[in-house]
Amino acid sequence: MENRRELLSSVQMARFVARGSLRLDAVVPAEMNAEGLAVLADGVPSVPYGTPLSDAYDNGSFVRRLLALPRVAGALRSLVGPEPWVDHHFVHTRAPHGGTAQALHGDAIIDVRPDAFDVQLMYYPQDVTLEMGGTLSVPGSHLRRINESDTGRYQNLRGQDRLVCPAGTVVFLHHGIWHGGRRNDSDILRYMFKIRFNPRVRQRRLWDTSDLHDPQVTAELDAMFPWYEGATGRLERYNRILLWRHLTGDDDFDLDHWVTRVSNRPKEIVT
Ligand SMILES: O=C(O)CCC(=O)C(=O)O
Repeated sequence: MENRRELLSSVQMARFVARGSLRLDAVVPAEMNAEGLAVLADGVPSVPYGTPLSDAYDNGSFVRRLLALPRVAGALRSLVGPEPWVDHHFVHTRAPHGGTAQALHGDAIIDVRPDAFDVQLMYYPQDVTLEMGGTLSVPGSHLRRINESDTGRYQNLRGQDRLVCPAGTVVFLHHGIWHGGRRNDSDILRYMFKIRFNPRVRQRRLWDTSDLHDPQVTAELDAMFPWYEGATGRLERYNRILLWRHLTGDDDFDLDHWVTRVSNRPKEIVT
């Protein structure tokens, strides 16, 4: 029997397209988090690049059960579809009083795919306080393509999100988002388990589209973030329109006619 999963709504997908992230607070139950901490402390054996999800983790294993939780499974399915490839996974730690923050970065070289994206799942088995060096991410940065640590010189950006969360929180990030682990000023070793997934199907209408025409979808896609300059903020929204068109198959979707205007190339010749 197939596991139950709770797909994302169109409003949630639109928010992901605008922000580049989706956060599910305390979605993993407490008993699993206690187990998860021990599993991460022992290390999770690596999985070869490109292993289909159903072959990657043993039946009954902690990671398999984590990914089968209905909201986690539903979000993953909505974002990358069935049976994604596991690209890699890693147990990230920030040492107590670890001294430095990680430079702000994207996890790859410039990735110019306009019509597909990978997601990175990040699982936090402990409560993460501000002092513990939660992952920092910059909302709405994922479509401003950078090469790895190009952004490393930026220490803080207005509207940045320093993750503070309850135990059992799972965050999904678009592969392009600018992020980095912060300095851990606490006495506690901070864990985070990351898995990167590659889609194997076209990412089109994989979520629950019953609310596709809810006005909140457009409102989400139109969101500005505090670090945007006025003009380039418009470019970010332009890029979101292109991505939303790919994800929905709706080639007429627009915000204030920006893409319509720029793609207008009449074929008719006046004789
Ligand atoms: O430890 C963290 O919070 C983030 C680590 C990370 O994203 C990375 O090393 O790419």
